[in-house]
Amino acid sequence: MNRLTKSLLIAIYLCAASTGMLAASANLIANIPGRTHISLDGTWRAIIDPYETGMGARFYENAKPKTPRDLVEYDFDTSAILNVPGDWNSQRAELFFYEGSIWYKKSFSYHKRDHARVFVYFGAANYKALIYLNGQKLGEHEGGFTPFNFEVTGQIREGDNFLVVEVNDQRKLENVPGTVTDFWNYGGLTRDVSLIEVPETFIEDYWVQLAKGSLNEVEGWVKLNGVSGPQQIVAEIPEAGIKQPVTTDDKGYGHFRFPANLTLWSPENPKLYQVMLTGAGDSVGEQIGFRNVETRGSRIFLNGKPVFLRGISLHEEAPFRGGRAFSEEDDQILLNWAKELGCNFVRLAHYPHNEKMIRLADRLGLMVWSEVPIYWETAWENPATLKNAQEQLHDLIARDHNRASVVLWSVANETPINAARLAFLQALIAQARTLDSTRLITAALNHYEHTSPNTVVLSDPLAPSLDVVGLNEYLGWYGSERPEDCDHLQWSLPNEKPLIVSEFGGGAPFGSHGDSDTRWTEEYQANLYERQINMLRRIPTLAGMSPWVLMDFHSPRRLLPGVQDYRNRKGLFSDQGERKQAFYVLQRFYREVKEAPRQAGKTD
Ligand code: GCB
Repeated sequence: MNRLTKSLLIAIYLCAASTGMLAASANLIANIPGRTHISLDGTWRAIIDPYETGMGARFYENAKPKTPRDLVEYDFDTSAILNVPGDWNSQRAELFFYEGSIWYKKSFSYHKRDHARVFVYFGAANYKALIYLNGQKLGEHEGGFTPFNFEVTGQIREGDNFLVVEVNDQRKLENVPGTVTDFWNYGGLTRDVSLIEVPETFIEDYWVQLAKGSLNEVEGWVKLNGVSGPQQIVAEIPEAGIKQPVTTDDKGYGHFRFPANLTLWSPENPKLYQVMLTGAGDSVGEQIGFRNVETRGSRIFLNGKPVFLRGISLHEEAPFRGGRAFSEEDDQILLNWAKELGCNFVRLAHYPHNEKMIRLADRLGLMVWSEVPIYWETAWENPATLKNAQEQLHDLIARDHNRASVVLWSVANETPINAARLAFLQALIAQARTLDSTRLITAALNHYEHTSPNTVVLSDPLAPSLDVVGLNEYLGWYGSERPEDCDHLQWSLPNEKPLIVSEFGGGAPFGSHGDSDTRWTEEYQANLYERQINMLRRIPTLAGMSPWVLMDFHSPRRLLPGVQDYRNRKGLFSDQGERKQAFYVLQRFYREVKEAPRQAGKTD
């Protein structure tokens, strides 16, 4: 690292640290499914506001004319209806291309409970949200894929209440992601909204995982909210006969570490234990798996054994109906397709997917690459952009830190090479390591060059900072090479690091046929997969792959009529669930790897 880069890194890091990690919202409450919650999902009223009239006109007051003479130029109760959760683009034809502001309103009735605190929790709102309860502003949130919550104990009323949220999904370079993506900018309240009831003192968050590097010791912490002195908590794993007392400090924080003889979580046996935390007047529990992941040299080890990651990349796009996936049913279809392909690993591109997806991966035994939406270009030198990225990374890790399936945090996808970007991403890597030392850090890199007709070299100064190098390469699709060129190409890659080829692929609408030299045919795509696989298996450091992509998905950049029609067609499945020829090529390879990992690239 040169001096300029180093000082830039330090400056950015200090700036981010001094601005703090706090969003305008309260600290995230962990494990929402395990809490008393009242769903606010369903139909919401929505005012489409392309000129952002609503702020000046105070839509958040949800006003009605009091006399026939009063002028009120909006009315939620006769406005459009949108379902929550759900993006707006796929719900109404006139909103398909809409990017801007929509005001949502939900009226609901609430019965107050003694000694309970109440929070409103949003699974995600893309991109920026301003939240009001009964006309009073609760706060703001930025970032389209991470959850946030606000305490409303003081504002919520007995009986009738209304929540108003302005959601704006205008793209800006300083946002995360920036202005250009190869995926649809689905706006709106895309995930569940609920009220959470907790006791006055409650268990806000906790971490229960195997200690770093250990197969038989559990380490973790618990954090209480609303405490005025030390408290006694008990961490229990009843099935394993574990009952561990924990004493919290004045601030409500308690650390623990204890020996545990547990059946470890793995794709072959995704064992989960019921874990309970009880004390200080609260009790919360959920299913947690225990596993260890680490690298040694160029290999990835799961529970002390080398593992080859048989993966596929996927977007959080709903099969059959299109739009953002948000339900357990959507997630079941997607992850079961990955299982059918023979995967033990999924790359959840290019942003945090919904929490149900990760919990399902825990149950199905799929290892997960989880990613923040630092994608292509963003404002690398803008401290507010870094702070935003850090908040998204923080909240992603906070939401999923107890999920055994998550083995990799990825900080970026295909970002340009320059000093400001390097400093930005190194700040994120440092943060991820501080927040979670137990998982591996990666990023999808895409800067490679031919140093001879037969040699391709990965050249990205970020690589040394990663535990696992992610490589997106499109030989045989973009650029001048033909798929056949893969037969003679040799990769030059970092020696001492595991490599995951995080993308390769090519487009073909399902049912389009021709010879393997003709673009946009299933035969071309299948041939490309054959050649790519044969090339990749020659790479000694190959530790896994997640080709691009499980299913065709909507993209505003894919305009070829009759072929793309606003869809990226690189799916192994069409968006109607049809399997293309390349699906069977990859499935065959994954069967072979499973049965004989040695020949298929690596492992002992
Ligand atoms: C990439 C991107 C991915 C695109 C894909 C493509 O490198 O990471 O988001 O969709 O290529 O299809 O070009």
